[in-house]
Amino acid sequence: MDGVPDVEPSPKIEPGYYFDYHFRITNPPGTHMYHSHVNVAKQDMLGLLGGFVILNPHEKNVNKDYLLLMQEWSLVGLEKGKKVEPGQYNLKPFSMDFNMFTINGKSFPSTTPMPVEYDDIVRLRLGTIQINHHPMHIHGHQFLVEKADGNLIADNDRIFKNTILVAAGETWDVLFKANNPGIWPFHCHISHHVSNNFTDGTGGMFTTLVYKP
Ligand SMILES: [Cu+2]
Repeated sequence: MDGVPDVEPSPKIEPGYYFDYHFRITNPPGTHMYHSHVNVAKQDMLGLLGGFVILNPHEKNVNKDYLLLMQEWSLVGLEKGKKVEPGQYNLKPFSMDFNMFTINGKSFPSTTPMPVEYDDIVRLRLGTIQINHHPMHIHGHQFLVEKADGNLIADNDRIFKNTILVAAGETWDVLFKANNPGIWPFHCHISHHVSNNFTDGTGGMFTTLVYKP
């Protein structure tokens, strides 16, 4: 049950039908992703993907745990540099000309802020699975790189960073201590990716870490 009917016996799921996958989790706790393996180029670019998190039921020392999936979109009918009006837009799945960029399906300022409290240990689970790679950057903190593609990195091998490149198909889990109160950006460092349709102002793959007073 690998979900790749072109090369193995999983069935294609026709429109209006469903199929229950059954499988045993053999991986250790960590962050993974799922996505369509039928007409991948079209279905993935239309958004048929998501995060798949294997939790550790015994974990006690992490106070906040956030999953952030980055996606890019090519919306039809937007003139570059023009404000995006609310509405419904068609998507062009085979275009490389992306004009909207999202974290968990939303562009700043509609992205969801991440609340933290002083002294929290915070985990961010970062993933992307389409065309672009996203160097994700935190302000006001350094993070320890804890897991790569769901695999635990040994304590001695962990490195501190404040930007980590999340390539297509990768997940990275990072940990940091909330020890610097304020409101801090967390964003992709590719400049076009923090714009909405190439308009002025902050948009796209940008959210905030917000300390509770
Ligand atoms: Cu990016």
